[in-house]
Amino acid sequence: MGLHTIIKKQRQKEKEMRFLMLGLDNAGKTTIIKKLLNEDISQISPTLGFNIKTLTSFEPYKLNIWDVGGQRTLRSYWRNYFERTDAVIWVVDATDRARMSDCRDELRGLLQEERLSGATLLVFANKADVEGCLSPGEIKDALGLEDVRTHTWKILRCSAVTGEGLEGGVRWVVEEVAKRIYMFG
Ligand code: G3D
Repeated sequence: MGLHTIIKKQRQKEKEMRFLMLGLDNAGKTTIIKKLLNEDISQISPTLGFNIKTLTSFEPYKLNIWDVGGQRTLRSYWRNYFERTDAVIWVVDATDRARMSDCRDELRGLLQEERLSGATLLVFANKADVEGCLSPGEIKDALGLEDVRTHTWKILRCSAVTGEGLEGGVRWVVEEVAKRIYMFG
């Protein structure tokens, strides 16, 4: 049995998934994770390195979510976290019109990474609670998502503050990854 097969079998037994939460700084990544974990979201400081959080509410799966800092100086470190990633949750600040092209460029670069080639992509159009923010359709166009043929993707609106859309979004990712890893294992 090769190492790859052993690792795969181990993961099937543990029903573990590994998600990477990425996006520009200030998009709301840390707030989303805290909200999913029912933690206090009133005090959040910028992610300087990374946080790993485990979500057990999507039984029987155990989700390890990596939240990696998004400041420009930290983006070159993202690649250190790509190994064995099942899904990328790309968080967009739907109110940040000025940085939408920066956001598109970073996402495009990410999708070209070979080590992420099998990963499912969920784009969260976050801060949907803010009036006048961009809609998922507008963000889809701004990011050029229709051109993405290399990954299974979906864009959904959400709000880390109200919690709207979070569980449903993660549920979609879990189902997509489960189809890939566990059903045809
Ligand atoms: P990051 O981890 O992607 O860098 P944070 O982003 O989770 O630190 O959030 C950045 C700021 O956006 C925080 O505000 C946070 O409260 C706010 N935020 C995150 N998600 C939402 C949302 O869904 N709606 C609204 N209205 N605000 C959100 P501060 O003021 O602390 O910088």
